[in-house]
Amino acid sequence: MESGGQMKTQVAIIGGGPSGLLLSQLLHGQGIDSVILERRTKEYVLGRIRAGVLEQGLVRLLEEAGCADRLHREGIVHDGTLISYGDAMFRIDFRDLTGTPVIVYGQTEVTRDLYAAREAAGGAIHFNAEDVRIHDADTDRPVLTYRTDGQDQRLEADFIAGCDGFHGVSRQSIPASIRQEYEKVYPFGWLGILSETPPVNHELIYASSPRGFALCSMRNANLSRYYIQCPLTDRPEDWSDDAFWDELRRRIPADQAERLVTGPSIEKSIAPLRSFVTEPMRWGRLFLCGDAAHIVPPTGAKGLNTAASDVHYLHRALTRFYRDGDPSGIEGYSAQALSRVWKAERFSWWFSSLMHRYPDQSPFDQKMQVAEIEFLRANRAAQKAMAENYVGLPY
Ligand code: RFL
Ligand code: PHB
Repeated sequence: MESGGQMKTQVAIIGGGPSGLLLSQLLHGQGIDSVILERRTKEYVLGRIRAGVLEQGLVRLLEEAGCADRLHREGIVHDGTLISYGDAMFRIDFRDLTGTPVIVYGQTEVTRDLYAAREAAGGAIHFNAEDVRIHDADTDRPVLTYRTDGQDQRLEADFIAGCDGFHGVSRQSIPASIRQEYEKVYPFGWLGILSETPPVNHELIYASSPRGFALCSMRNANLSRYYIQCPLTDRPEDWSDDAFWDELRRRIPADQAERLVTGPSIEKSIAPLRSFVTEPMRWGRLFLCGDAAHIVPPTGAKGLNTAASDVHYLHRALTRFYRDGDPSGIEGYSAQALSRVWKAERFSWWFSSLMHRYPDQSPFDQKMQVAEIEFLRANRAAQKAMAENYVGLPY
């Protein structure tokens, strides 16, 4: 093996997804230097279809990062969302209940904008970084080693931010004796498709039906994103486009099904549903951010938004450290981030439990779901609690 470079930076960031890019860009705004190591290529990262709904907190962070111009031009403001069960449908009015809307703008676009900003600022992003390893994170001289193009590399840093998603190395680098993991795996997945068709409704529809959950979402006026709950044993290739559309029509109210415009899918994939949290989110000078530390089921659109609140706390903590020599933000990062993370976990778990069919569900359990949905339909306090969580708890 050839020996490659030796580098130094203030904050070494593992993972060039939305968490790592946003952190790097916000640190840059404070004059703090960082290097991002990404295992894949930029094209690969941008090819992943994921989140679609942004809380105001994330929008504000993107503004602060100087990356919100296109978001403000192209993002769609949603003042509410629709919830259906069978043929009945009602609306949760975010604007009325909380004064705050959400913005529909794809994670792919957020990531594209962040890459553009990092590149414009001359930010260091090393793609195809293989075998990233964390050393001495519990000392004040942490080091990363990795390989690019067959060459060994070494990166010294003051701090390491583990922004490498659920399957990354960062979380695993915290000794098992210190790590506490909490997990719930749901007995179903979401089959999602993207199609170049106008969305069935101008707002999202979260649909509970005896055949299972469905979600009608969108990216823009001619790009729809639809999901249906499916067994974990299904594979995307088992589902023809026609079979998908037929199943979706059966799960949403009849008047919506009649209006549904179908077309060929341009992407089709299955995501498992999981709730997961690791504690603590800091070990010495290693910080976990986003999916590296926690996963929520996508019902309620909290994943990317919770990653954003971690980035907010971490960038503020690091800024205070470098600007004022104050380590209190760093020391309090894990507790502060986890306090908000658990609330997002609770909301995603609650909304998932309310809307999906479970294989072992009894007729009584189903009656409880309907009763709770009908309570939500009629009760303003319940709607307000739902809306406050959906638009995002403060941070
Ligand atoms: P990511 O996006 O997984 O990025 C991690 C990056 O780290 C790289 N990496 C490594 N790099 C170097 N060395 C290693 N050893 C590495 N291991 C991994 C990876 O290649 C990758 O580029 O994590 P991040 O940045 O924390 O971002 C989190 C979000 O991606 C995630 O929370 C959301 O996508 C979740 N999510 C949703 N969130 C929302 O807020 N609203 C939504 O509407 C929403 N919908 C969704 C979703 C996730 C979905 N899937 C498929 C999981 C819908 C779906 C279907
Ligand atoms: C999406 O558009 O991909 C989406 C929207 C809302 C969710 C989950 C996913 O709750």
